[in-house]
Amino acid sequence: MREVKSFCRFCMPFCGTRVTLDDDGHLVSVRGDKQDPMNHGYTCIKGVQAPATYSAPDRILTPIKRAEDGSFHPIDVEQALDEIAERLRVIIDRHGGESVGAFRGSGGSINASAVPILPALLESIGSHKFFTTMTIDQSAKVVTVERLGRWGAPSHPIRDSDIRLLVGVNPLVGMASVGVDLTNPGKTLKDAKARGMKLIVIDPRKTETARLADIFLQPYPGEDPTIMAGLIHIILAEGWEDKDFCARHVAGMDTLAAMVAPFDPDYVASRAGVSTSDLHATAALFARDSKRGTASTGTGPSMAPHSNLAEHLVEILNVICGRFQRAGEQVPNPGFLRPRYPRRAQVVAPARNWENGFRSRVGNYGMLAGEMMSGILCDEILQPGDGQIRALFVHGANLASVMPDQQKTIRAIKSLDIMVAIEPFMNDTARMSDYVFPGKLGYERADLTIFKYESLYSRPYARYGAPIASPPENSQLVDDWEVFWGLAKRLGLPLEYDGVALDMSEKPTTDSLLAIIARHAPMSWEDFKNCELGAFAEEPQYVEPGDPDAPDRFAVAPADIVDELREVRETAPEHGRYRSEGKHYTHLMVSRRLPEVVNSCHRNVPAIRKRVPQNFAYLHPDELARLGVVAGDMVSLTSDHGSIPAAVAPDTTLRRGIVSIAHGWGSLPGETIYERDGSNTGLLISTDRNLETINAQPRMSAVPVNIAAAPQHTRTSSKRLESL
Ligand SMILES: Nc1nc2c(c(=O)[nH]1)N[C@H]1C(S)=C(S)[C@@H](COP(=O)(O)OP(=O)(O)OC[C@H]3O[C@@H](n4cnc5c(=O)[nH]c(N)nc54)[C@H](O)[C@@H]3O)O[C@H]1N2
Ligand SMILES: Nc1nc2c(c(=O)[nH]1)N[C@H]1C(S)=C(S)[C@@H](COP(=O)(O)OP(=O)(O)OC[C@H]3O[C@@H](n4cnc5c(=O)[nH]c(N)nc54)[C@H](O)[C@@H]3O)O[C@H]1N2
Ligand code: SF4
Ligand SMILES: [Mo]
Repeated sequence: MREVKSFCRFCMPFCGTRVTLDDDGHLVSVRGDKQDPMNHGYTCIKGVQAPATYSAPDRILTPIKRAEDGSFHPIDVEQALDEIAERLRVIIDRHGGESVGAFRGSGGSINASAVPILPALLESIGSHKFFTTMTIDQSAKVVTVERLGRWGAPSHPIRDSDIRLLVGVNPLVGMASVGVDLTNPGKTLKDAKARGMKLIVIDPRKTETARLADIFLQPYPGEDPTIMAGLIHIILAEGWEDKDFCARHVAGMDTLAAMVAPFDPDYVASRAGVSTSDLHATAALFARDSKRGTASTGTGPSMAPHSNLAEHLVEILNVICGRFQRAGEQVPNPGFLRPRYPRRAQVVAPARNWENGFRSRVGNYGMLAGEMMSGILCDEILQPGDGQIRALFVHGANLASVMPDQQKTIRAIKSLDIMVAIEPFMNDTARMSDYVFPGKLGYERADLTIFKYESLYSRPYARYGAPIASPPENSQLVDDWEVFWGLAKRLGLPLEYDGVALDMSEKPTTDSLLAIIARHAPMSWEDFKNCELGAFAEEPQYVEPGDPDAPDRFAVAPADIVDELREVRETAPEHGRYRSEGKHYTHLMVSRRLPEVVNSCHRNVPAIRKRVPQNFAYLHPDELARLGVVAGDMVSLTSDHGSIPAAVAPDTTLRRGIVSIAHGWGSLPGETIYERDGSNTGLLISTDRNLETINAQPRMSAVPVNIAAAPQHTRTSSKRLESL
């Protein structure tokens, strides 16, 4: 037995851990590392349960291939790559490069060496069909930068802020939030509060984070555009904006004032279900009483209707209050693995890049940050014609489970000529694939901490993780990148990896790829690798003065925003009687993250299943009484698109009128056993309608549903509910 320091790789903070390994190199136990400079010993049940995850019965041990009858058989890696390359060659010859697509999920984005290679392969094939979970997550943030513009220097960091306004984000559980530290956000928020920072939270649920709030607004979901317009209305009416900053850097202030004029506080309060005085208090605390600090969002507003508008308006709070670093201030995280670039105190003009370049044949959507919109992925597979996707890579994603509109997703997957998954576990997506390559899990591979989103760390930090654990007995695992490199090699295609052309004559190693990513780091690769607890960039960076003649301004009120906000004003919901597709619904469904699982993962761990046997439908206890049900009773949730069973659980933190339930549960339609699998909320969500403009974001929050007690008082047998 030995103990080794490393870091967990199950979700974005990459908590520093101490891992005990047996003499064969297999995981025995994992605990937090108190000496870790970033998370100071924090871990969660998922991290601690890593040994059970790594040896879970559904772990795939060798590459597998599906036979005609649906059964899977082991296949040698090289043989599988030969066969796939041959089939790709035929598809590309016949239908062109655009017929090859890829969908990447969380698993594929937290595996450093693999991140640059899949987009590189598609680029080389000549395909635009790169989809990721970003566009069913918070791509409203990308849309907003493109449409509003951005500041050339960072926003106010939390370390010297006197305010944080968090809208529909729960960093204490999700650990992946802009505006709060990525590692140990609970400690960061508590420390900031101890030093006097105020916290405002806007969420239909009094979340773990909201418990720390000085002001908590508990609105109906889907009303963020209304609330934000109301806050901007109050701020401008009171003259609390940063007038110098606005005069110098913002275009369209008059149009902005006019567009929020109809959102007077009484209207907003009654529509959103909050009090007028709380709205005033929020505006005053944020804009009048605080000088530094930002407003930011998470998945809540980004998944509800008018999500791009909501994000734009939240960001306007930061813009009109000038919540950005100015010349001379020290940049909190100038970057470690990514190259430094000058940060200037001036606006970078909105580019509206989605309006230029490639457009999708389905829905005519442009690209965002080099990606296509996942809301149309299934239609890009299903709709015949030039550019139809016929071959799909699924990289670290449980596509069959997490994509809205599960029925359509299954139809799309089944219609493909070939689907190849790079996936460690036999999940629903793997079961539908033609080939599955099992990747090494975190402790088994060489890796880096997050580099694409490294700015979410509060300091310029990065860490190398050596492979410390042996793969399972008798396994033939790959490093994810090997699949894509192997195919490019066979197809005779070059690969540009993170901006560097790979030598295709000689197979790289994982370390050599990681060294490419780390080539901008402020120390040599060898020195960096030797930093046991990671390294920090010592050299400070300061914000440079902006060009006084720069013409660029924030575009706070472009015509499409003005029009959409007018539409919101003209279509107020009737609470308790929501209309959708000609029918009425009583409740709004919202999503939530569960501390014990990440999306569809970790349900294969007994200790975790004991805590979360299913994805309960959480409702306020008053709602349970009204429905005549008690904890554990089965209900059906019915939307305009489908119906799913769920066991109810009481939750006093919820506002009445909403049902809060996690996604990524259930199995394939027709094969789901509720007691075993829970239910897939994607069955309630359509991708045929209610897609946002620009990013095709489906309506995944504030979804109108009816709730009905199941006949004959069916109950789940779960013991867990008895303690709730
Ligand atoms: N333990 C754990 N951690 C995770 C994950 C997980 O599944 N489990 N998933 C990871 C992923 S993929 C992501 S993207 C991040 C997400 O991290 P977060 O964005 O923080 O996700 P949630 O915890 O679901 O918080 C969203 C909040 O929005 C609220 N909400 C819903 N609708 C609305 C609305 O219309 N308006 C407002 N104002 N609020 C609304 C919900 O009640 C909820 O509290 O977490 C990551 N981390
Ligand atoms: N209704 C509804 N739907 C949602 C959401 C919601 O709130 N509501 N949230 C959306 C969001 S924000 C997201 S991000 C998506 C999440 O969608 P996904 O990212 O598809 O969800 P996960 O369950 O996290 O799947 C990650 C997969 O990667 C695998 N994996 C883990 N590590 C590795 C690795 O190193 N390599 C490889 N190749 N695979 C690995 C895991 O086994 C797992 O199968 O779901 C979206 N869907
Ligand atoms: S929070 Fe994420 S990275 Fe940290 S221990 Fe838990 S699963 Fe691992
Ligand atoms: Mo996500």
